[in-house]
Amino acid sequence: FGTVERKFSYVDSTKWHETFPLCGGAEQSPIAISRHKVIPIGLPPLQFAGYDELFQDLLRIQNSGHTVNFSIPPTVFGERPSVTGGLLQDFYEAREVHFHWGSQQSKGSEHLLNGRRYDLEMHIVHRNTKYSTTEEARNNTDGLAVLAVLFKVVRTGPSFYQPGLTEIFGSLLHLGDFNSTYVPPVLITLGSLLSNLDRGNFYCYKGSLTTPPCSPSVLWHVFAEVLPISHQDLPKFWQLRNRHGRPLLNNFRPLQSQETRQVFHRRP
Ligand code: 1SD
Ligand code: ZN
Repeated sequence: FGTVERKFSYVDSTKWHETFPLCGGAEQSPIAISRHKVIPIGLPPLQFAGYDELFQDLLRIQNSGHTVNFSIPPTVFGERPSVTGGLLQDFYEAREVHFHWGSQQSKGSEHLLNGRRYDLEMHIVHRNTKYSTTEEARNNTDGLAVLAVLFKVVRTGPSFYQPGLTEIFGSLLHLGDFNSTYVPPVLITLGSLLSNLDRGNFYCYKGSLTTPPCSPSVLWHVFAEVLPISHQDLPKFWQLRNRHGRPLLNNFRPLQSQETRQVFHRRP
């Protein structure tokens, strides 16, 4: 994500605060979202720009040792896709996409929805366009917006994917080693990663990065609809390896307490 990250491990995530003090601070993510505890509210819908435009470059997907991710290139019209609406008072430009997963089914998502942990969670990380660096964005409570999509495994072939998710899940077979990269030979749109998801139905709250330095700088928007992932594709995540050549598994942070924070629910 542009900056050099200090090393951390999911094995001792409860000790992150010793090296990264913000991880022990307030307004941390992820949290458990429960439909009985959310506040229904008439928030404006999320408004997407450039999500349906093709990127002008191919994606370079990489195994970072902590996740699989790629930076967002500009679209053919020269700007990155952006989002506003929901809890967002400004425009937020998409910068990076990555995933969190487990080591078996029913494990892997960071957020819980109605008591359930899902198999995979995708984060589309956006930066407020009024900040010019990631560093600056992380130092402000309105710096970042992450759109989160949960996935649940289904026993069918991957034929239901649109280009986008197909390219990413397919590229995992080339990304086994730490630092390896792969460029799928197809131009896609950012919107294709959301498939036919109902973009009008989401939960939102103020939280943090779920990785060190855990800056409380993220306006989280978690879609209520869960997308399918084929039982042939999910295990491809479990074959990846970290910088020590060991399996890259369970890269989800433990639940953090909601405390006095409010979680809102917008329905279409
Ligand atoms: O884990 C990511 C991290 O890689 C980076 O993208 C960061 C944004 O600066 O976001 C976290 S997360 O909170 O989206 N998991
Ligand atoms: Zn993430």
